[in-house]
Amino acid sequence: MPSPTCVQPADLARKAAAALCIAPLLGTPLAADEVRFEDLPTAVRDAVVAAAPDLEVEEVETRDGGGFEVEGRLPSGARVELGLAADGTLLEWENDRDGDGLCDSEESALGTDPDDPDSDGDLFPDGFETDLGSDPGDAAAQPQIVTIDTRHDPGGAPVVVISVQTFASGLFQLSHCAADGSDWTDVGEPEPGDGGTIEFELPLGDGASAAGLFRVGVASDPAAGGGGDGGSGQTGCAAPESLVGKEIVAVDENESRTLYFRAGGEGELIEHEGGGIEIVPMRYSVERLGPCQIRVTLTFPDDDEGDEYEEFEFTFTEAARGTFRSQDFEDGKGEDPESGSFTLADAG
Ligand SMILES: [Ca+2]
Ligand SMILES: [Ca+2]
Ligand SMILES: [Ca+2]
Ligand SMILES: [Ca+2]
Repeated sequence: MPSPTCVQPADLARKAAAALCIAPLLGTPLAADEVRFEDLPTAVRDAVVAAAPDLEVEEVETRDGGGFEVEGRLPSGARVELGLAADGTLLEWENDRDGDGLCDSEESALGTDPDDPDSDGDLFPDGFETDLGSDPGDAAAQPQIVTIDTRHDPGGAPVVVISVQTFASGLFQLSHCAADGSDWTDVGEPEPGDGGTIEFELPLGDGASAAGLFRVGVASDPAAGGGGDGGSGQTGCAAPESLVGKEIVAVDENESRTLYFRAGGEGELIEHEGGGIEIVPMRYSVERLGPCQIRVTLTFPDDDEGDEYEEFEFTFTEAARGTFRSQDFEDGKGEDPESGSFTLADAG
């Protein structure tokens, strides 16, 4: 699974059960500053309905300095945040058009992409990352989503509680392995996230056990429309270690391009455009951005005016396919990025 977070609870090492069962609990208590929409003053409720008739309200909070903040989702999937005074006067309207929890203005301040809910391709949405103190612009920086505790119910066997902070487009899979880190096996089925906390409960058996490590893998949930094209369960998204001997076909709305990767960092780019084919020699380098994402930089030698280069970021949603973004650079100046889908195969 991508993006594993490994945990090794100290007192679990010797005790964990041979037979594991899980009981996911969805806990969504109301926080101190949260308000139910139904409990808002009538003038505020009316103002929200007038401002955004299609809004599906998800969260209402009291606002610093008085009034209320209302967050919700439009049928398009975009989020909006409204600030209202206690008498219903509309004070603020913020759009979050990719629905990732960060408003467009926050995204432009941070340098993340307002049209991509996961700018760095590490599967964690931009707003989820900032909420948990991670970097939404760095695929190597991923939020800590797992906490672990033991609970001792009176008269009952002790229970290990693994709490996972989730987001709505994610699938969360608990796995377990031997103490030496080998033989990872999934425990139960992947659980879809809802933005709250999932708790996996593991009763500690008293039989002989050899527990070791637990981890929670994260994948995007195809049912939530968050990437991938169906397929159930384990769609390993591992990006390959090497591209030598491979070809990638990248298709965007304008054209189809095939990249051939040879040994020694050399290859060819073949462009299919308007019925014609152009073969361009290139040099390439590969940088690993995360378990599912690589950046490939193509350099095209140009005798006249310095090198021209193009950067591709390939995000694998399955073993040999996914989505890409690419950008041309000429004289150090970036042109408009393009995006589309790609497939990876052995070069024929
Ligand atoms: Ca956003
Ligand atoms: Ca975004
Ligand atoms: Ca991310
Ligand atoms: Ca990140």
